[in-house]
Amino acid sequence: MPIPVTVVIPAYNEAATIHDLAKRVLQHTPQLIVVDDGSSDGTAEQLADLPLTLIRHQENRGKAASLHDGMQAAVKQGAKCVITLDGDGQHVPEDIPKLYAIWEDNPKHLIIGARLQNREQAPNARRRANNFADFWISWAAGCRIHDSQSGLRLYPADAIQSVFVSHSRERGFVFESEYLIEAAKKGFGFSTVPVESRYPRQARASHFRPVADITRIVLMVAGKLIASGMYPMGLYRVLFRENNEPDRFPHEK
Ligand SMILES: Nc1nc2c(ncn2[C@@H]2O[C@H](COP(=O)(O)OP(=O)(O)OP(=O)(O)O)[C@@H](O)[C@H]2O)c(=O)[nH]1
Ligand SMILES: [Mg+2]
Repeated sequence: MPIPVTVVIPAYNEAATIHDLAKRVLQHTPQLIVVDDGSSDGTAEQLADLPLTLIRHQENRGKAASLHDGMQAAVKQGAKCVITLDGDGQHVPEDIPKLYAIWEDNPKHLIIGARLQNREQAPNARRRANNFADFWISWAAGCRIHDSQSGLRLYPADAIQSVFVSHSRERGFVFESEYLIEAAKKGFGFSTVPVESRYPRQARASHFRPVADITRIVLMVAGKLIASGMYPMGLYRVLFRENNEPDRFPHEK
């Protein structure tokens, strides 16, 4: 049974992985949008034989713009929810049904595929940087968010239509963090689906720069906290886990 969800994959130079990934997504849903973000390695050509929607950026515009364009196109096509996953194979299409199942019970939630299983696979610097970002983002959002940096997410169409976040090129890796905070302000909650951490040895060199990218994220969050008078209630909720939202993270039950 196909799952009634549209999948969006942002892809920048992912020729090595994109075909296999797209093929596996299509086993779960016929609604697939790939955004080729000005790749120079033939990413788009790899997809020629597959029934999907291809959006092509003539020039590289960054992950934020790729996600934004893909998600808006999905909603225009009538999607009720959108699942995003990275094009480099870090996320597996087999997790799509798990995210959808949780959303069916929580339609006002964003669902995050959190890399909590086999966390020792992740490089130490990445793990520390991610924990640090989680704390700040949770504070600004006013509730505990696990793996705020995960690109494997389900966004309800309502959120895509009501949450506005800058998607300019330099916001590349800030967009997804900022989205969580802005979605919380609009009343959306968060559910977590634990998924495996994948850092394959043969993967291409990482684009993520732990110090520089996390610094950008923290500066973005700090700006929002200062603007909201440091949001002491948000900090209290995160530290003492008082949370109005249903908590789907099984390890905490
Ligand atoms: N780096 C980068 N990724 C982009 C861009 N546009 C789209 N993407 C896609 O965004 C997704 C995430 O990018 P990654 O570079 O893998 O970032 P990450 O997963 O946080 O970091 P890694 O640990 O290096 O994998 C991938 O599917 C990319 O193809 C871009 O301009 N730069
Ligand atoms: Mg990646």
